Amino acid sequence: MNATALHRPLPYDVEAIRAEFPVLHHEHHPGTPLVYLDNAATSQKPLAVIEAMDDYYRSYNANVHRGIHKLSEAASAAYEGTRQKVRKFINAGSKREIIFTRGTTESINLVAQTWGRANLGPGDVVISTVMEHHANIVSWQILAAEKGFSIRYIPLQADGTLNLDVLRTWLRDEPVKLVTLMHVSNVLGTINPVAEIASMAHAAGAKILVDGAQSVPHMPIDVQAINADFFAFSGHKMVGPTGVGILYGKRDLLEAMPPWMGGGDMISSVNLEGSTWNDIPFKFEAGTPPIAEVIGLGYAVDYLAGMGMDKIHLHEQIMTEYALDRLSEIPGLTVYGPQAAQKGAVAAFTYEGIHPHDLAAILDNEGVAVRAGHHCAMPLHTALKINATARASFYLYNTPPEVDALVAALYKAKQIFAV
Ligand code: 7TS
Repeated sequence: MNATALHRPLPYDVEAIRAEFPVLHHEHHPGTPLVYLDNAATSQKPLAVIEAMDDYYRSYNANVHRGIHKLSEAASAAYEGTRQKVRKFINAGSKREIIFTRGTTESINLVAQTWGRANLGPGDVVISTVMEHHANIVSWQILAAEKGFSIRYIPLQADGTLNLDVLRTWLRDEPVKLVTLMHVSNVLGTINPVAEIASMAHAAGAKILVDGAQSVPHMPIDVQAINADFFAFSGHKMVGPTGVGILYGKRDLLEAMPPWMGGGDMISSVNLEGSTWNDIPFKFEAGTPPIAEVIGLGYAVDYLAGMGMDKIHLHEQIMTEYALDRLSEIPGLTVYGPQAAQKGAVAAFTYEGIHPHDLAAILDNEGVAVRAGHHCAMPLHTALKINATARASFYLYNTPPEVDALVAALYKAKQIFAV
């Protein structure tokens, strides 16, 4: 028995929720249950999402926006229905501001290759941060090499938060056109004050892109309250399928932006001399989209909204408090990032004398799935002066006994390495 207790009661019946996620009931190894703690990489899917995609393929599979026939009308209605659900979920002003992409990565690249390509040039400055996922670094580096603007990265403070004084100075002294940063870190769990940063950026005449890959699945989001110009996230991290993501953009910006990919659906008319573009959002959705995935995403949004994002966030805060308490009992283990109150449901750590990859392999033997490595955040690990971390990340279906299983597996790893 451990002496650590939950600080507060959990807000809902987790076992009832777990019953809806088939993967969670598979044995990881014969006789060993799965403890899935790799939710920052991707989340598991509830039956409602799996069955909605199955139903589309079985009952009304057709292309969207094209056919006059009944099947295509049903597929188009379901596809466009998701756009409306997503609009409401993040409180966008209009469903025209919701563009379907393949994921956060593609959403960021879309902004770089359209808004960025049209608006950034020599002398301009883009501000990012050292804690970014590679998607929000490399996309800008590729464009900077071509366009000749510079990129500055907001440094970390000792507590794992961003140094906003540095941002303030740059916004005052430099020709900053864009601030692009993550809402919640996939390694440190740091929740960045994006609404405050948006108002700082706007006061300096800059735009702001928020990478919401690790926030939208875990907390209530209001893109208008944040006043984000662009907001990117992925379906697969929010109990939806892979292959679909979202780019929210303010209507006037999207309307002024040139298209990125050319093809079907994104045009108004085509002749051999040139073409004109469809209205937003279709201007940015060239070709047959991931129809089943978009439909599945709609059911994922229904699922999360039905549970209530504030309840999900509370559950995760309690889980994070508990996990950090329990991990702090382990001698030689270092957790990176802020304290539980300012942190998303992520605990990235190193354990004295054991490489994170070895640790992850031993945990896997015990049924505990975590990720090890740089988590697509190499500059962050460089800033922390480490090569890699092991990372446990929690979601709406994780339980305190699963944290206990993680801790027990960590003690076992220590025993193995002590021999
Ligand atoms: N931004 C953040 C903050 C992320 O955590 C991720 C994925 C991405 C962007 C890219 O999302 P994608 O859906 O386009 O791939 N993060 C992780 C992770 O932490 N482990 O695996 C994927």
